[in-house]
Amino acid sequence: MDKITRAGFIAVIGRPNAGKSSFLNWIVDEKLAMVSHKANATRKRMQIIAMYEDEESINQLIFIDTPGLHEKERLLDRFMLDEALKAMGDCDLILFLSPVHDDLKEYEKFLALNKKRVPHVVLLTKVDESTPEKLLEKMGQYAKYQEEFLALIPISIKKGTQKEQLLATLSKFLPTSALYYDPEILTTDKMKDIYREFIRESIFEKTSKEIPYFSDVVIEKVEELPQLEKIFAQIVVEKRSQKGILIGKDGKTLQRIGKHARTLIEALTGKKVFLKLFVVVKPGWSKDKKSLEEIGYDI
Ligand SMILES: Nc1nc2c(ncn2[C@@H]2O[C@H](COP(=O)(O)OP(=O)(O)OP(=O)(O)O)[C@@H](O)[C@H]2O)c(=O)[nH]1
Ligand SMILES: [Mg+2]
Repeated sequence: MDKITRAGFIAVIGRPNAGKSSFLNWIVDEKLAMVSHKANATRKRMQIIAMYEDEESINQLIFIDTPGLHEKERLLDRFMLDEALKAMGDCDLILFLSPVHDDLKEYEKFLALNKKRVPHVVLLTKVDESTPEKLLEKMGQYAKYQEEFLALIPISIKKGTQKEQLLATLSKFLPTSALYYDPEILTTDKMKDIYREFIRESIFEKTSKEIPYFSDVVIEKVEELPQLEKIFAQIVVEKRSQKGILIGKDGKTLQRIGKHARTLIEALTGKKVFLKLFVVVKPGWSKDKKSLEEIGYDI
């Protein structure tokens, strides 16, 4: 008997720092999306694709990583929120991720935003940071909304969660359909865009205060040689003082950012990486439509 095939788009939604990008890297066992302990890391949508097959079915789960739901006002922040809302309005299923400690207000806000009432599953994330009692209490609180969600599933990417079982559950909620993409593909994003995200992650990791939020990255050129990936990238900041901090004393901070990014890119490509970073000042880029477009945001 032929197996049925299902395929669909799953928007991964939640507040900043809920664990969305980490969850998707864990799902595909590959570091593709940038992750940070600082909030508002992801700035635009990214597709990460998982396959799940059992005795009866072949399933393609096309997850869409999105920026966190937030209420900030800069043009860049509004673009980020729009990215999440677009993904929500244009998918087959929503995964709402909420850290187990979060108040249900976050979920209620999400319900209000889900205007098309797209079916959704709630994933309670970071349950390794909780106790069984606290988890039960939280699940009890969600019970009053059980008519709203398809399922409520506690997960931890650090401890205990069975990935295959989770994929099996999510697959059942997808429509019967031919596959959209080659089953070997893990993402539809270009390598160049992933390199950019890895450099941004390194800035989040190696700098503090406002620097991560007022900087971005433009990949100028990639030269692919058989054993070597040569990458030339610009880091854009808003002010001269931020440029100074980013470069650091004797260029040390920029070196640390470059080293961190190189390690991430080398792990993904399996090639040696040469990375040249330049820092440029572009006053007001995060509030200006034209600058945001030049940097790579499709506003
Ligand atoms: N303890 C624990 N920490 C987790 C888990 N999942 C993610 N984290 C941590 O949560 C932090 C935020 O993770 P991200 O994946 O960047 O969160 P995000 O929802 O994509 O955040 P934004 O892109 O800012 O919206 C990181 O420090 C992760 O290591 C988990 O299951 N357990
Ligand atoms: Mg993210």
